[in-house]
Amino acid sequence: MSDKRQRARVQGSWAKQLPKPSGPTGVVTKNCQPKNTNPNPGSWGFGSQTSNAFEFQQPNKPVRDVPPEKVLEQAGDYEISHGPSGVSRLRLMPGFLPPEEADWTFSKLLAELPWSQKTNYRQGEAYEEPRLTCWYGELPYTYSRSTMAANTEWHPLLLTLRGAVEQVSGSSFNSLLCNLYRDGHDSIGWHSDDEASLGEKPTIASLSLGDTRVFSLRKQPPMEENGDYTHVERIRVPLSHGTLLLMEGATQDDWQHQVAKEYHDRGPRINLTFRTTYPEPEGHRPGTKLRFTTKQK
Ligand SMILES: O=C(O)CCC(=O)C(=O)O
Repeated sequence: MSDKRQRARVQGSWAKQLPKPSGPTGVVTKNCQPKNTNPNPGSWGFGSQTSNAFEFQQPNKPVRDVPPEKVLEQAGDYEISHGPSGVSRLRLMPGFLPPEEADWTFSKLLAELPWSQKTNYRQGEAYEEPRLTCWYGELPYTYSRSTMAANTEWHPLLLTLRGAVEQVSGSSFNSLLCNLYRDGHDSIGWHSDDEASLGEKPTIASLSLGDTRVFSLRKQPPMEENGDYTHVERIRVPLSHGTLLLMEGATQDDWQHQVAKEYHDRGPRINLTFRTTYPEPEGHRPGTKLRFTTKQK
């Protein structure tokens, strides 16, 4: 291969001509390359003070792969991980509510539920949740250091939906957190539904209505990663109008989830998450997580 083509392949066609070696054959050998004096390993560095040639130095640490994100779109039961805390399972049911029923339900809930904006606290700072919510249950629900009062005035349509969800899931639910994402700017941050009031290994049934939004999950990193999520497994589940998603087993122990802000236009979306809540354990501050975690909704 000609000297020029070889340089183009190795360094890109913009690579500058290297200084010609002074050896008898005219071949550029490793020993003839200027020494890389860049202290930053694994980077492109200039060879010397006087030359603008550069070479790549192998990083000291092995390069780690980031696992490709998985996408779940088809109806089915998915065991997403098997960890020491058990199996984490998702059950996805697109079309749980047929389109016309979903349209009617969405309009009614949008117009008739008592939506309001909650104020949460992080490191002593107040912030407005980027969505509207309302809560149903005999017990209050505390998360992100703010409490939603008990509310037993279930809208009749919510009771009907609860019955239908209980039937397919085989679980029973005594509480419901409703979220209204007004547009693509509304969101919920990375968190797990792992407050002590939800009990161990909770089943959470999530019914989506309105515009499709992406529900993302990321695996909790092992302890030695010190909270670094760079290399963890990730899953995307686009949740469309009428879809029911069940999160079961160790999902709240071993994974976090979010609905991120979007930069395309999105219409309103309602998400109903049916849960079972228990009185806060004796001596617990309300809203305490079962395990240490720094993430809040
Ligand atoms: O809107 C969703 O799909 C997720 C809601 C959620 O994560 C929650 O209520 O904890």
